[in-house]
Amino acid sequence: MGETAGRAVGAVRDLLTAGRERASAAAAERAAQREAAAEQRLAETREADVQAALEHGRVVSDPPPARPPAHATPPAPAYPPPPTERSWESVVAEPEVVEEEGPVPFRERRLDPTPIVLAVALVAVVIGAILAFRTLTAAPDPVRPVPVTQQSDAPTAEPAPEPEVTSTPEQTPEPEPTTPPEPPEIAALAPLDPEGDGAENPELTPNALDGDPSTYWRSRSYVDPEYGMKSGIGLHVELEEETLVSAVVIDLMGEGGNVEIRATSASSPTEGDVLASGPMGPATTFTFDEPVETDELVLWFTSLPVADSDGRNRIELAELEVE
Ligand SMILES: [Ca+2]
Repeated sequence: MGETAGRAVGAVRDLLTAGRERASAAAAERAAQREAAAEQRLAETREADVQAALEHGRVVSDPPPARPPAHATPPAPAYPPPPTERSWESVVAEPEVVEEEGPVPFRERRLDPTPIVLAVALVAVVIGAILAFRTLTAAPDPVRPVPVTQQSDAPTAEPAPEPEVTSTPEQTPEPEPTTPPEPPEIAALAPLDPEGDGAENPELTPNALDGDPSTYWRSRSYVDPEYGMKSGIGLHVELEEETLVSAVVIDLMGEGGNVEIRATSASSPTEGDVLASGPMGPATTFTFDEPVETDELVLWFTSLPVADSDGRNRIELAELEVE
């Protein structure tokens, strides 16, 4: 690297020296030319002055003496040496200056584009900002149509009163009370005397179902309220249909005795569960411990009450009801 650099420096020096020699030669030639031109001008001026003097009658003596010193050729050679030095430096410096002044504008031109680019970028940014503001300010307008659609949706919210309509169906479930428990009704009565002759006035039983408290079904009269020769007599109750029975109401025209209300049939009046029992009287209600769903009952009289009419041991039943 050092050798190459040295070689390069030597080459540059050679070139510089060659340039200096060429420059000095050129300067000498230029000086000679300048002197020749000056001498010619002086000769021309002298000839002109001489002719002018001849024309005007004046002798031109002054110019020669005054100008010779300025024209002194001897000093002229003295000037050439300095000019050679100055010219050499000036020649060397002039091209350098010219070269330096030349590239400067190029550098400035090369540096100029950056501010231009910056200015263009600023202008572009400003334009972009203006467009952005315009778009932002213009955005609300397109948004307005959207709320219009929302307003169209708003009317859909008006059907809110519909829920009120839904409230009405809730009130409809009231029809449940359509199952009113119809009171059980007695279809027919039949005296039971399984241990006797069965002559207990069966034809009078409708009097106990006619709703008239003055009419009644009556049994035969017994000397012994306990019958003496049999365990008891009964009354079979046939219902219109199988229903839930919870009580029996006996409206008796007398008082006392004892009745067993049994869940059984006419063929076995002393069987089945005893739903209620006790002495009888006017409008006596016998309530069951638990309701029974049935279509028949049996009133089994284990002892006889005393009739109001004659005080004898006899059953006089004005009305019979089931509940
Ligand atoms: Ca009656």
